[in-house]
Amino acid sequence: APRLALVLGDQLSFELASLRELNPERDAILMAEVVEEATYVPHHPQKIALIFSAMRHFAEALRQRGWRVLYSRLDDPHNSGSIVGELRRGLEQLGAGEIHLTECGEWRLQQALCDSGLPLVWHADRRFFCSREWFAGWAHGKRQLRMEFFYREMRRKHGVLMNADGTPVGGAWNFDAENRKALPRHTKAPAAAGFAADAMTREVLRLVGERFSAHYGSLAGFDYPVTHAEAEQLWQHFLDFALPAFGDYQDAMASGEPYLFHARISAALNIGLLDVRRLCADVESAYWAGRVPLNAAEGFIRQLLGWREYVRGIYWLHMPDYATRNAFGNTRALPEFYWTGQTRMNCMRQAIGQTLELAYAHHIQRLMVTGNFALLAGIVPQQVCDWYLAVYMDAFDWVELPNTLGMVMHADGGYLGSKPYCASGQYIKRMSDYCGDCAYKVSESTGESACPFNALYWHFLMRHRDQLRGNQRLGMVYRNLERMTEERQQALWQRGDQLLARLDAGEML
Ligand code: DLZ
Ligand code: SF4
Repeated sequence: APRLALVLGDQLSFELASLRELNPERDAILMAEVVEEATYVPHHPQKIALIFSAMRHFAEALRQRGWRVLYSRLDDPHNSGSIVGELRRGLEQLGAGEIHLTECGEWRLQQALCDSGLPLVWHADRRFFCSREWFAGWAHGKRQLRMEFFYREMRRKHGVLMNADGTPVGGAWNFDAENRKALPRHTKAPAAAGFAADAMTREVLRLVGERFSAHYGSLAGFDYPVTHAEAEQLWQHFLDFALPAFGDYQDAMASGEPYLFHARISAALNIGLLDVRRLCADVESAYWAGRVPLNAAEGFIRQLLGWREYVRGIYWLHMPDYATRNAFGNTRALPEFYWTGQTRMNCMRQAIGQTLELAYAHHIQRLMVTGNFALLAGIVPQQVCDWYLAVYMDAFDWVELPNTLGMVMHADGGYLGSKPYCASGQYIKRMSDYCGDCAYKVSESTGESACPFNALYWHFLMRHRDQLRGNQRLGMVYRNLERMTEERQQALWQRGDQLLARLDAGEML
């Protein structure tokens, strides 16, 4: 009997293990646009459009290579609405014996497939440096994990930025301290690479516009690569124009500059349009050729070879329990303004507004603005995770969940990262130009016009003193707190209480 290979919307790679296994002469591929995948969280319309358009382009490319592709469009009258349902239909239609598939990125779908009773043959996803098994072995017996040690192992194992004698290039593993410059005034980011929608993409945009108009986020600004060739253009654009300054300004934020020196390749990479090994090799070559400084090359490689692989390992090691963690016992609902951007806090308005417009924000906006606020305000981690999963073009559970639940919310109790990334308005002021145009005063902590981040920061530290006081990396912060007068501490606590009460009342901040 012929065999059927499933290719999911985030598996658009010719190198996929399940494809290599099959024979285009006899076997067939199934791809399906389904309402269940598009709505398990209210994905940003641009994210749905990206995936559908990239799927259609990939199906076309597979056909050109001689494959038979069964492709279910969202508006096909027989579409059953789920991946499992479409596999059943495909199996029948083809009279196929086995379904070959590559490990899913999300536990949820993998579980649904395992529960389906379908005749499945699984293949490992080889699009990563580190296998699930290798990671489990590395993590075994460790009570806490540290990205830095994992990253060093990966550098050694894969020989990335290493000297012949086994020492790291430049004499240090990590140049993070050189990745934190604020943007000098009037610095212009390079012009973004643009991608015109072809007929196939325009049709998808129409479909998504009709079917998912209830999801938050605009479709109008869609400007994203949907093929391997376009993703390659975006990548080359980054190498040529943005990578040299990426290291210095990796943590900077600026009004009206959504991309700055970031590559914005994460969505293309996560759906299979780019290959992570190639990206790291290109960046290393650019360094050896003297085209980019070491803090840029190392900083970029750390994100891919370090963080990205590290969080994937944690996800597969600890799902499904990991998703339920809530170490601070948060109970507050996600404020409505996360979905609308309607807040007087300029930093939040900028980060959320840009997210609704582009389905994109860079890592410091996600970590230190919207994430930091959710941490300080004690929002239920699962609601924060669902928000990130919905609104970002590149968000898939395996990468989004550990980043949000572990790194942003510290809800795993410090398993993934050694300290919560809590910060007051001073951090945002230092790293951005947001505070100058804000209705609040960043220099004030109490009183009606004081920056909410300030009192909430101290409120957070006071609220969780028992849990956090012993954390070495917060020692100085707590000494500062304890040096404050009793009245000052009281005033901060009250202002924090008042802000949280407003959130609970559904008021805008
Ligand atoms: C995110 C997404 C969306 C919006 N739509 C589809 C789809 O219609 N068909 C599909 O195969 N995949 C889609 N995806 C990506 C899947 O949700 C993703 O492959 C799994 O969550 C990873 O396990
Ligand atoms: Fe954000 Fe506070 Fe600065 Fe306003 S003053 S932009 S709320 S950090």
